[in-house]
Amino acid sequence: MKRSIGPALLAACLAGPLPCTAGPYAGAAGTSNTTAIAADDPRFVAWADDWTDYQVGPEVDPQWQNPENALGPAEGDIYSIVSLGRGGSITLTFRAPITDGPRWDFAVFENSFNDTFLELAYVEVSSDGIHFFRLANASLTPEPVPSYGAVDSTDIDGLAGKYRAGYGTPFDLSDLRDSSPLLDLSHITHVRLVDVIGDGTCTDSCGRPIYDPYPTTGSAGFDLDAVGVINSAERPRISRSSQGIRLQWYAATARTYRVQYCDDPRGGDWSNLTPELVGEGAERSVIDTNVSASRIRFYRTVYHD
Ligand SMILES: [Ca+2]
Ligand SMILES: [Ca+2]
Ligand SMILES: [Ca+2]
Repeated sequence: MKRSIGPALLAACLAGPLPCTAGPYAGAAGTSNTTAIAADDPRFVAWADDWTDYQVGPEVDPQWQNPENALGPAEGDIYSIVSLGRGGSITLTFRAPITDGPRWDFAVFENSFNDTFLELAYVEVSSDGIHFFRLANASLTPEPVPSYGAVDSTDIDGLAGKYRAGYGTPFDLSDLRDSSPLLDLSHITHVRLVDVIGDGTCTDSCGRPIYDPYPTTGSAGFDLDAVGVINSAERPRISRSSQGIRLQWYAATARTYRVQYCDDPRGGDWSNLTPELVGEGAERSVIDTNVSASRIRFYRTVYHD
């Protein structure tokens, strides 16, 4: 499996664990340099639609083995989750692909009850459901963490589970740029979470052991609440063509879309540019030919299943 290591992470690898009490990475939800994104943040435009290939590891009671609990919006409570178990994994799928847009593209929600009981998972993505690529990650936790011990989020980067329940750990697909011709960052259809066994047998992208609370039982390992999409291929992209303004978007299978426009969104008066269009799991485009260079126009798509 080919991995991508960004410049910042590479520098951290060369430096090794730091001797100070706080690590170099983003802090817990609510702190000034956090990257945590709340479940109700308006940047989330979609959530995982389905799951496949749930491989539950040891030490998970049957009540925590329901993958349906990882679909739809993050609830932020400790019960609506699926436990992966020690070293387990699950793959979530999306009707409209995730795409590499500005900054964060998606976020993963775990169910930690505080800022330090952090159960971690690797994050892998795929654009064909066959070839998966792991996001680069770093762990500077210096020693094993007992069952209910603490992990400092400033020691963790590129792993899901960095934040408490209700706050997603965000990921940027551009970290995987140029990884492989088998990975299309504009068309990510699968996100896989792989539990990190916290006793140090699993390693980060630099080969350091990763520690998280170990051993745990009953709902061992990573507890997945949800995966939220920030940059979706369903969001229209606007460009000029010789005939007018072109809007392109990914139209999910059997979902019905209508493109609308208005010249002043403050009035809330949107007009239909198209009739209802039924998606076929492919790119769709329409052109607004009734535009002039001197006028500002706004567009949106509305859809229903
Ligand atoms: Ca991005
Ligand atoms: Ca757990
Ligand atoms: Ca959930």
